[in-house]
Amino acid sequence: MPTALITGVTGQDGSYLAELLLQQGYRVVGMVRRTSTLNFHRIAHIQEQLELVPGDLSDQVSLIHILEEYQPEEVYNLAAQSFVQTSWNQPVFTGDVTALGVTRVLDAIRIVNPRIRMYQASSSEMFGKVVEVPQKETTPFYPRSPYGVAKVYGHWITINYRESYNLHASSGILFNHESPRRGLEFVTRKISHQAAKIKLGLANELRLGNLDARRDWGFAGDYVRAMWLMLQRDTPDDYVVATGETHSVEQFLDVAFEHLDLDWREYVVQDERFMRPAEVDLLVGDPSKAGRDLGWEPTVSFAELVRMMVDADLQLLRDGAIAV
Ligand code: NAP
Ligand code: G4F
Repeated sequence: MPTALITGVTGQDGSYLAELLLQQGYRVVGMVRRTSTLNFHRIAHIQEQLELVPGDLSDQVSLIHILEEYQPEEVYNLAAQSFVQTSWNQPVFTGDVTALGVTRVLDAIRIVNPRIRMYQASSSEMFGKVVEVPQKETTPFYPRSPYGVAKVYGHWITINYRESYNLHASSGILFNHESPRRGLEFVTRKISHQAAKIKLGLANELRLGNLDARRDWGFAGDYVRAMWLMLQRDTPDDYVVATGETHSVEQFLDVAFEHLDLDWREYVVQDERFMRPAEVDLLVGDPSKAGRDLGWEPTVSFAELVRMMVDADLQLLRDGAIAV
């Protein structure tokens, strides 16, 4: 039975990837950081099948010890300070975890066992103020946030360790991917959750920032499959993972509120607090290399994704569960 280590197992992608690897017969080790209250809600349904181990991307020693103790064949580095807006408030912390954290993982692999295969969670946010449409693996980066800058560092240090030490390290340049497990601070889940509340009479407005921003939104369950496929290849490489379609925040609102027989214009209030110091206006990826080499393609359309998220939030609220 192969062993995989997932950093960021308590996050959206970590939970879907853990499910996938368990289905594939892996022993799955999840690295979790110490928090004052438990935050295992996304993995609660599979927690008994996982081995959870304390560690932190800012602590090199913890990473080396985990690799020595569990001897994984594959490491999926999903941990990061992943919220773009927060990266302006905490730029140094974001750089330490999201950028330098990648070096710590790579160096732990180099020291403990350079045959370990590693996946790095790179991001379409690296394209920022895009210089080419659609964006592909060769498109130059122009990050627009401390988070985007940190991800560019993580991307290049992964390539550098691959070339310097011959590591099997691959980066997935993933475009935005969402699900009912998305954090409430991200725009898609903020909309699906608040729209469901409005429908149930639990709220009467939704405060948002820039409605014109366009993103290439896919389903997280599809995207973790691409991560796994990358590590099954003989040769490590970098891949854009995207749907190839772009939609505005306004279009997301259209589908979400229409699904609830509501008109978002009656509820949405634009609020300066949610505007960014520098915006990424348009993202749309070209996933043809992932299609060709990995046989990967998305299975959930934009409208299906929006409705899935709204339905899940309606159900959550009807059940009286606390949204997380
Ligand atoms: P997420 O839900 O925010 O999860 C982030 C995970 O990282 C959480 O498990 C978090 O732990 C963990 N973490 C944060 N700081 C850490 C530290 N110092 N040490 C160890 N763990 C730490 O993010 P996601 O959406 O699943 O994304 C997964 C990865 O893909 C991230 O690297 C993200 O930047 C990248 N990415 C995401 C997207 C997207 O659209 N979702 C697109 C491209 C790239 P806690 O639960 O303790 O906070
Ligand atoms: O949902 P968002 O916060 O996601 P963003 O900034 O695109 O970042 C996500 O995707 C990246 C991949 O490209 C990941 F690397 C990253 O970790 C994260 O998962 O914002 C999407 C868009 C932005 O243009 C933002 O300005 O929505 C706009 N927006 C408008 N009103 C808002 C809001 N975003 C948030 N979070 N909250 C608002 O009220």
